[in-house]
Amino acid sequence: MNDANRPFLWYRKPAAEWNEALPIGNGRLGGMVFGIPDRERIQLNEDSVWYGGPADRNNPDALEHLPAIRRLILDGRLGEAHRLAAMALSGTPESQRHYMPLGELSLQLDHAGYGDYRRELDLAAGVVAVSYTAGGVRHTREYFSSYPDRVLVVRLAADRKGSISFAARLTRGKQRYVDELRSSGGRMLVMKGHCGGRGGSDFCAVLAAYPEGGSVRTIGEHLLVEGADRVTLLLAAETTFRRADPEAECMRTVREASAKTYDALRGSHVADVSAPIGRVRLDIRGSDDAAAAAELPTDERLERVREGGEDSGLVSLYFQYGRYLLLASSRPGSLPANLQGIWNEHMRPPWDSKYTININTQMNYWPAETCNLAECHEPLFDLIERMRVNGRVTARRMYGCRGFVAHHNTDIWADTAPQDIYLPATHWPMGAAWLCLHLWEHYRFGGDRDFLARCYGTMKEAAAFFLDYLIDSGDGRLVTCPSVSPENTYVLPNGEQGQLCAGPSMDSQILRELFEAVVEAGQLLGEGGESAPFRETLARLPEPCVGKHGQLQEWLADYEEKHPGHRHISHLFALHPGSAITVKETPELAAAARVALERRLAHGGGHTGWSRAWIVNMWARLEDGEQAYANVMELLRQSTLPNLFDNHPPFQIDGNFGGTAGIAEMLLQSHAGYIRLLPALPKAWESGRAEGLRARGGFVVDIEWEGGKLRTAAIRSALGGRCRLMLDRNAARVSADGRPIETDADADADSVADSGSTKTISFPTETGRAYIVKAL
Ligand code: FUC
Repeated sequence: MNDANRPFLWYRKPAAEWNEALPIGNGRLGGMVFGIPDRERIQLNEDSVWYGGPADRNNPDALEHLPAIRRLILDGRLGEAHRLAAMALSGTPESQRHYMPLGELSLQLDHAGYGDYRRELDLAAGVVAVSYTAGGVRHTREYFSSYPDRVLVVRLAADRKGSISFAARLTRGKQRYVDELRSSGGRMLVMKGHCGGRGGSDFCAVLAAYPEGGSVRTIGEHLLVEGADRVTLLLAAETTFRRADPEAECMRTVREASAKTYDALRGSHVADVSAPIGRVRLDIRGSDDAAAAAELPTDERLERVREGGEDSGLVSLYFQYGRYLLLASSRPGSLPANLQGIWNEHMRPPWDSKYTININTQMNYWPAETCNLAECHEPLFDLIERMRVNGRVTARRMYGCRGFVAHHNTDIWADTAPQDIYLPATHWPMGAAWLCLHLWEHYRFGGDRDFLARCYGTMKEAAAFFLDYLIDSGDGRLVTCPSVSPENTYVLPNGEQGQLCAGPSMDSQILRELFEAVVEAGQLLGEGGESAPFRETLARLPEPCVGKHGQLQEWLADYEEKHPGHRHISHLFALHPGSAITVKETPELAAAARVALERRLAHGGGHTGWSRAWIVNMWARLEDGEQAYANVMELLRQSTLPNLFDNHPPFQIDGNFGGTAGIAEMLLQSHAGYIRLLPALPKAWESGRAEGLRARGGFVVDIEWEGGKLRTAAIRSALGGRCRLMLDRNAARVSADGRPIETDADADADSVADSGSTKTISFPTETGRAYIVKAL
């Protein structure tokens, strides 16, 4: 049974390749489980295994050439600007550090002739399970990566005593990038190495076998288990990024974990995963036969959808999978989820499997707050703090500015100098500014004043950079220069093409939201006195404007765009993830955003997974459920691998997270200062139930709908603040503890937001109390 409470992925065959393997992870230590009976492979990652150490990549010639580059851009001499910027403003060396695999755990068994096979990933438990018969014996395996015990666990069991025998190995790449591989204590293998590069980390992985019955010994670099009834394998891994002595730490971790029974290890792992996963339930029902679909393996369900079928249950599953992946790749104390979460098999991964911060890393964290995994956001905040230190140096040395800055990438060392010599992307100074909005969003949802007090300085320092960096565009407006509209190209009337520019729309939109957040946070914390320069700058930032096609304009001038179907839709930042453009309050700009989105789609946009996922979110914000739904289905059809990983192509995890966030955004929104239930519900999702989604202001919301209409919702207040709610006019009643509550027509809202079909009400709430909205 695959119901909404116990969502799982399952398959009738082992993974034939990496994109069919199933991911486990504890935020830091990850495995891709192939589930092969006779030649098991678990590809391993540890999030701090990266090539190379910290490096000072700030270009020493930047400051000297900055004025000339600015002049060339403003004069429209793009070719010259590009040539000079490529030399003077790029990082030295050109590239940051890259992520790498830890290695692979393999098991050889005499089980080639197996049958009656099943492989599954239970999302609520965080456990992969494989079962099959070989030689008349039923074998079962379980795999998980435990956050409480810091170990990856493999358990082998069989229904006949003494029937488990295998040889285990640890390897690392075809070239065997290992410096030391030895046995220890008769039951362990120790694999050690240096990640490479100056200042790079050392890593260590320890594998230990604990058979019940039978024997364990080592021969060479093989670990042999023979004739066991059951076996627990424990794998620990550490690097010098976190630990002075990774081997000692691994040994200690394994020793402590081995003192617990398998059931105890499993029990604490399942409790640790099921609680956060269980905070949200989603059960979408359409006209399709959900029970029949649930009987099918996940890859067959995906195939049916590819062929045009409907599968509302697969959407719910995909949603929960995104939450599972976030929990498995980003936990307090880990590094943030990178381009591949933590799951990467390549020594030189696509785009280095690092942090691309012109959309991808931010997208990874879109579901964190709305989908009730706020603690998974923390690793990103830790990274921002480290970027702040490096970004100050970059700001001062490259640009002569206060504050801190980052460009379109960062890495394990929180590097802030530009990445690549790739003009459409490299010289974009907005990475830190955008990331700092995640601090503000975390506060908007959770209302933790201490958190805000801690990160206010960071937000302010990111904003302060722009007090110095912005230049007058010639008409009094303040703009970034140089910058780009990631990663698009524009065409000047004289035919010249380029990317470097002054004041791309996205930059002004990010700055508006950041500066407003700094001002508001300052007021909340009683430090508003320092906000005058931010207020003054806010008044001089360019406003979003509408271009010749009726589209929201992408650049300061209404240039032709070279790629109207470009995957980046940066100029709609204010629609999503920003909140300055809304259907109700800025209808003209929302209409222009729609035109911009339609133009992108008409020219082939959405061809990468993450781009498609962003489009889902944008349609949801435009309150167009049908378009949002069509793009959710395209995400599943075009951009999803058999293990439900997002396919850029290749695998890139942002689309999973963006897709999950988009589905949530279709059901609940709160960015505009009020809660909106079912803002973009498509016809295909006829009925359903969502429990535990979060809204800004400290609210947790359950929604039930039927026949395409709200039936009931429960809004639980965690902070006791005022609840503002936009509802269909005369369509609902609010009660608490069975008694109707007094609601006011919301004074702030009705002038701007209320139309004939909706009304906004507001009422005070008490902490811990639930407010029931019932359709009349
Ligand atoms: C951005 C995107 C690419 C890719 C890369 C990791 O540069 O334009 O499509 O997602 O990040």
